[in-house]
Amino acid sequence: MKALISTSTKKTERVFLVALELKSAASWETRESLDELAQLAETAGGAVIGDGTQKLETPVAATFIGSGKAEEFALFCRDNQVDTVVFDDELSPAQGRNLEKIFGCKVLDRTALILDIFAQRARTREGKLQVELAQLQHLLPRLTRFWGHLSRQSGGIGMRGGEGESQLESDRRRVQERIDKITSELEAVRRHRATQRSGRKRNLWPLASIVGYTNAGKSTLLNALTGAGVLAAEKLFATLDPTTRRLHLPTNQNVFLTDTVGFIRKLPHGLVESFKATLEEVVQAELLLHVVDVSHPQAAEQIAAVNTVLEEIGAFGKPTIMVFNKIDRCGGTGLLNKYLEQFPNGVGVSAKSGDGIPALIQELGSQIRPLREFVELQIPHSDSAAIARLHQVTQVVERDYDGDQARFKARIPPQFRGEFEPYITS
Ligand SMILES: Nc1nc2c(ncn2[C@@H]2O[C@H](COP(=O)(O)OP(=O)(O)OP(=O)(O)O)[C@@H](O)[C@H]2O)c(=O)[nH]1
Ligand SMILES: [Mg+2]
Repeated sequence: MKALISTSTKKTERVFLVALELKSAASWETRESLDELAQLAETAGGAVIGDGTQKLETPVAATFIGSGKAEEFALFCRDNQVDTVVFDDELSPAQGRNLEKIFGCKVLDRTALILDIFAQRARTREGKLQVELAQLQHLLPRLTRFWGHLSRQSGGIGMRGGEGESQLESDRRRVQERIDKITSELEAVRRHRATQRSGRKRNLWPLASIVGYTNAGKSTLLNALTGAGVLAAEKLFATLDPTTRRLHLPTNQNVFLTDTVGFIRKLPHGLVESFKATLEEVVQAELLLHVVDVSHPQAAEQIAAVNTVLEEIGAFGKPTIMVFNKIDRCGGTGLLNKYLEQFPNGVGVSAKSGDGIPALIQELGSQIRPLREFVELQIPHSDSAAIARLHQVTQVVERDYDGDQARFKARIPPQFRGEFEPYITS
């Protein structure tokens, strides 16, 4: 799908941002949210040339902000050759249409902008399909915009309900057909992945997922722990597709670590929906590493935003290690201590300098120990099926085939303990 903010033309798109300052929100919250929106717009390739806010009790139904205010901003935008106006909240299809008339240029909302960045970042087939699905679902209710243009072209009166409407219907049908096609393609990709997954014998080692707000340092942490060579960058949503690496701990324990897409406030719901498969790694994880950029002034709000998404995908409440990252940027330990008071099992690290990584590895070891019970078993040689099964679903660390009984020491996932109960000796 075509990028919404075009960077292929020589000229960088000039962007103006708009936010509502609701009476219920503090003004610094609006400012922070606008700063983040500016970062998103720049990540998408635009140049932010200004922003405007309006204090209101609630959004205006027709135009989101007051129409007088919209006219005022529109004048500024015309004087400053603005190409695109981005609103910090999701606009209804009607609001988008009305605002485009007032501004006379492209009007986007936060959702469309995030989707656009995801579209630029998607590399794998699955990632691309997931983003396109979310984009089309965002587009479908907004297709009436074309009807507006068409009816104007065809002269309105006498044409209404005629050609224009059938054009709209066929546009809708085409989009719906594409949605259906992508959905079934995604299913095929996922079936293939499920097969791959079971082939990887994933039960052997616990699966831990690195989660956190975008730009918190998740990929940098995976690299620091495993030397994975994952792209880490001062960009929002640098990572889209999950990367899994095995980490071997000094205590001879192993764990699979997965780095995945970052979360953000007001993450479009449709995007979370269509990324559920990618986020499956998080849902299946037995342990979460929640990375926080503790040097960020909004770290507490970012923690809350991440927890909201975790709840939405059904992964909240798993055993979690809070990893307070970027302590090298904090200028002292005061800030870190404040968070450690609230999360006593948290660990302060600098993924960049390596500070605190040994303590994190130690915490990781003690958190995964209960996930894999260490047991000793005795199985008669004649029961070769049970022996084969043991090797399939547990990590066998010692074996001794002497006598008519084979003896094993193994780390066993909790769900298989019952199956081997008759053979467990200690
Ligand atoms: N000073 C400092 N910078 C860090 C640290 N960890 C990560 N960074 C920087 O923070 C930026 C983001 O790091 P990433 O590892 O890409 O963050 P991420 O959480 O994977 O981000 P997304 O994939 O975009 O969601 C990069 O510029 C890193 O170099 C740290 O401990 N200290
Ligand atoms: Mg990343």
